[in-house]
Amino acid sequence: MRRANGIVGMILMVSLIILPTLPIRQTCTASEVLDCRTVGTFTAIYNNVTIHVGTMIISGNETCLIENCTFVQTGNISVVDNGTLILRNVDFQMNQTVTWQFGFSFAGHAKIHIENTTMESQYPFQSNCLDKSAILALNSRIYPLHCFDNSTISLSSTKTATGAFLCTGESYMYSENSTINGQLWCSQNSSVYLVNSSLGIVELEFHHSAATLSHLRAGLHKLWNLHINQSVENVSINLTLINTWLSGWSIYCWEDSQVSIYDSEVHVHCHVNPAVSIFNSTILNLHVLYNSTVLMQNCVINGSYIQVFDRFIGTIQINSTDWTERFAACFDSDFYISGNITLREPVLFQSWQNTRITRNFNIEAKSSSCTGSQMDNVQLTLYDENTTVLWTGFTDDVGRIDFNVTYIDGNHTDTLWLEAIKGGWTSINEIQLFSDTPFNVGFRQWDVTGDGYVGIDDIVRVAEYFDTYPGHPSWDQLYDVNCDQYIGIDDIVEVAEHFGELIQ
Ligand SMILES: [Ca+2]
Ligand SMILES: [Ca+2]
Repeated sequence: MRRANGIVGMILMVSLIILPTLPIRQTCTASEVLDCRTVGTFTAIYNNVTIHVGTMIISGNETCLIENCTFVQTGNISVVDNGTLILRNVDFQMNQTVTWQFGFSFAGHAKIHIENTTMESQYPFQSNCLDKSAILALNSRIYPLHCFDNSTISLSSTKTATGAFLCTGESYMYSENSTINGQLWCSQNSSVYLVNSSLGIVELEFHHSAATLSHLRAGLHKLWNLHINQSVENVSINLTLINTWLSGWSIYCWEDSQVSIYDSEVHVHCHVNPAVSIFNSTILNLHVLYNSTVLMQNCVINGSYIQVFDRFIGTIQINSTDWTERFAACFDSDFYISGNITLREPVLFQSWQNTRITRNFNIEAKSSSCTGSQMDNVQLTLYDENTTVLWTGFTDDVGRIDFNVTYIDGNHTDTLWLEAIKGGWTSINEIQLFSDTPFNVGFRQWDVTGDGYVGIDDIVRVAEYFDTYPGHPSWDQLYDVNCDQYIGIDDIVEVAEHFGELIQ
C-alpha cells in the first residue's frame, strides 16, 4: 500500500521530469544536420529523410531534438548523464539486419520525450531504461521497454510493438489510453499503474513471498490492485489496473514462495523450491523447474502450450483434475505424481530426456467395469510387457489400494497389465503412465453367479432381478450387466449372448 499511495505523486513526478522546453542544442529537419556528439557519420540527407550510421550518444545536459522527419538509424542510441532526447513527429526507423542488433540505452537521469512518433524496425530492438532515466511517450508507437533501477515510464495514447515489456528493480510505469502488445513482466520492486489501457499477458513474479491469488482471468478490470484485491505477503511488486483489459495472467512462483491460486485461468511457472497450490482453475501452461511442490485440485490443464518439466525434482499432487492438453516435455527431472487425474487424450511426450517419474496409481476394484460396487480382497498383480511381476496386492475393505510405478527413459511408453482376480472372476487391464485414476478394475460380469461359466444359471439370476433399479428393495448393481441403472431385458440378452463362455 505504501507504493499505491505514492502513485499520484509519481505521476506528477513523471510529468515534471520531462522538460521539452530545455534549450535545444540540435535539431533534425529536412535541411539540418544532427550532431549530438555522435560517433559515426550522417551519410545522406534528402527528401526529409535522415540516415544516420553509427552510435549516437547524448549526454552532459545536451538536448537532442529529432523532429518532423523520417530518421533512419543504423546503430545504438545512448542517452546518459542528464541528456535529453526528443523525438517529435518522427518516423523513426531502426535499421537492423538481425534481431536486437541495435537498441536504445537510457541511464543517468536521461530524459526521453517521444511524441507523435512511430518507431519501426524489420527486427525487434531493445530499449533499456536504467538508473533514473525517465521516458514519456505520447501518441506514439514504440518498441517494448525494459525498465530497471529507478527508471520511470509514462505512456499516453501509445502502442507498443509485440514483445516483452519488463518492469523490474524500483521502476515505475504509468500507462493511460495505451496498448501494450505482448507480455508485461512485473518483477522485484516495480510499480505498474495502468488506466484505460489494454495489454497481453501480465506476468507477476514472486520471490520469497506468500500469496493467495484468486479470480485471475482475462478481461476488463475496472479497479484492481495486487495488494488490495489479493492477499500477499512480502511482495514488493505492485500492479494497479483501472478500466484496463488484459488477455491473461502468468504467475511465476520462484525461490521459496508459497503461492495458492483459486478460481483462475493462469500460466504457472514454478522455479526453485516454491510450494504452489492451484484450486478450481484452468492451467494454460505448467512449467516446473528444479525443486518444486505442486498441488492441483479440481483443475483443468488445458491449452495450446507444452507442459514442461525441466530439471524438476519434486512432487505433483493432482486431485480431480482433467488434463486435456496433449503435449509434455521432460528434461533431467525426477518427480512423483500422486492423486487422481482424468485425461481426455493421451499425453504425448515431445521430449523425454534423462527423466524419472514415479506415478502413484489409485486402484478401485468394482463388481463391474462401469459403476459396480467396490470389491474387497481382490488380488491384483501388475505385469510388465515381459510378463514379469512388478507388484502384487489385495484391495482393502472398500475396494481400494495404490501402488507406485517408476518410469524412466526406457519404459515410459510401456503398457503394463494389471490382473485382478476374485473367486472365479478375472480381468486384465492395460495401465500406462498417464492412465486415468482412480484406475477402475472391473470384472466380466456375464457369469454373475461366479461359477466360471456363463450358463442358464446366470440368465435365471439376472431375470430374478428383472425390473429393479437403484432404490428398489431388490436392487443389486451386480446384475445390471450393461450399467444403465436398470435391470431389464437388455441385461438378460447380453448374458445370453455370452452363453457357454468359460470365465478364466
Ligand atoms: Ca454362471
Ligand atoms: Ca441394465
